[in-house]
Amino acid sequence: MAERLADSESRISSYGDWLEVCRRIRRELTQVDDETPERYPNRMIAYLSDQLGDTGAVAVDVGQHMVWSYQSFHNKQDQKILFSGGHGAMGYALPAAIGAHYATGKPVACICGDGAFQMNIQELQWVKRENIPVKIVVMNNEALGMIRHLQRDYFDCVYADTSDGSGFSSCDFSDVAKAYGIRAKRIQGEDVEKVSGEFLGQNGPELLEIMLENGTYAYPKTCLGEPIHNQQPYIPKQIFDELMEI
Ligand SMILES: Cc1ncc(C[n+]2csc(CCOP(=O)(O)OP(=O)(O)O)c2C)c(N)n1
Repeated sequence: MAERLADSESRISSYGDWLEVCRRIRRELTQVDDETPERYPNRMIAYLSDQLGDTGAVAVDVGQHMVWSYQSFHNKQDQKILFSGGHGAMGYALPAAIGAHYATGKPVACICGDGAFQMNIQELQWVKRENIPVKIVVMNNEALGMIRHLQRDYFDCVYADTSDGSGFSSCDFSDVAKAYGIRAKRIQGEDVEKVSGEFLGQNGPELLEIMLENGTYAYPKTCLGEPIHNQQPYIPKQIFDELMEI
């Protein structure tokens, strides 16, 4: 590798140089990410990954919450993260978490959006009846957030069938879970850091519903007509030019 780099005309002439370039890109882009206020759900996921540290597997559904999770969930050694991958089937996470419990014999977690969770919500009955220790986190932005984001950017903010009041609605998931006899709590997003062992760390199933703003976004994001290395939110032009010159 180092020889190949040294042979090329690039200013990167050694493996050490290459690593330094990678570190610099990570540093600059992480700073931009950290300064993007719309990425507040990523910070929640990072916090929750510690609270869910004892689970054997975390199944994640499909939508913005999936992007936030694979960007910011810090999984522990031997803790499996399950995604439906390219298949992208909403409704995947709760059944996957149940299966993961049988496979690992450990408590498991599941992270869902309010749209995806409604696809297989009836599985709460199985969870309750079999007393499966699944820690369910529903990130409720009262919207099909991922599609809503596309509608904002490419369809002149015509939020057809994706938001409350325009063809989509959800419910109080903590009430639904309680109706099934499952311990549940609904909190506002700003209170997420108050969640600790006394919730999500108990025996048996639990559901935590986190209320988010209706307009949530997953960043960074590729944009139609733009090269893949120039994503929103755009980084300062000077940094972009410098990184492209390396
Ligand atoms: C079964 C199925 N129907 C539709 C889609 C298209 N789709 C992808 S993400 C998404 C919205 C997901 O909404 P939600 O679960 O509330 O998650 P959020 O994006 O708000 O985090 C939709 C409709 C899909 N992936 N799977």
